[in-house]
Amino acid sequence: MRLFFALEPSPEDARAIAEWRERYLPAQGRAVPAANFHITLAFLGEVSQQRLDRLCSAVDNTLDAGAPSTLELGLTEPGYWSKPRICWLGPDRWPRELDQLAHKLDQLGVAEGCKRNRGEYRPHITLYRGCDAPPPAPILAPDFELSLDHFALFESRQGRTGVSYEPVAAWELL
Ligand code: 3AM
Repeated sequence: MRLFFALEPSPEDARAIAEWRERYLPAQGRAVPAANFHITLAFLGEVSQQRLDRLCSAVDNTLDAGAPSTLELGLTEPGYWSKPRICWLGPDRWPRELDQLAHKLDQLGVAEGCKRNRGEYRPHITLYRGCDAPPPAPILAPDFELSLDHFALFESRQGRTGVSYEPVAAWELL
């Protein structure tokens, strides 16, 4: 199974972001379906069922020892990365608890044999893939207040109609 941890916006927030994108951020690339919007916390890659079970227990134990509270994130910054060729939307600043959660989940993955996530953690929602150039500045600046009350472990599945993300476990932020 190809897995990653991510925060999931509510369907209403995802819809509002997709509507803003369609109106104000036209880009050359493949629009990510709103149902696939997520803020990756840590990418794990291929994980066996046995390791998945251990990983879920490790997350349970970590949260028992102290779970972060609901994360409030203001998405106000559109961005573009040329190497993965994506256009994204993210917060211009974010709570330290988010960095700590991403780091902790990465460490739990490493303890189960997954590769470490390299580089600085930068929360974002990918809006377009396959972009060869940054889109023009949006006509209306984005301003979305997200209240994120859970995160999940998703399985990335490649189907005939494209990729889909299926939650295999989820944890509440209190
Ligand atoms: O959050 P985004 O959409 O940027 O790019 C992939 C996506 O990130 C990333 O994991 C998320 C869910 O697929 N991803 C895919 N392969 C990866 C890899 N080998 C990866 N991240 C790091 N290393």
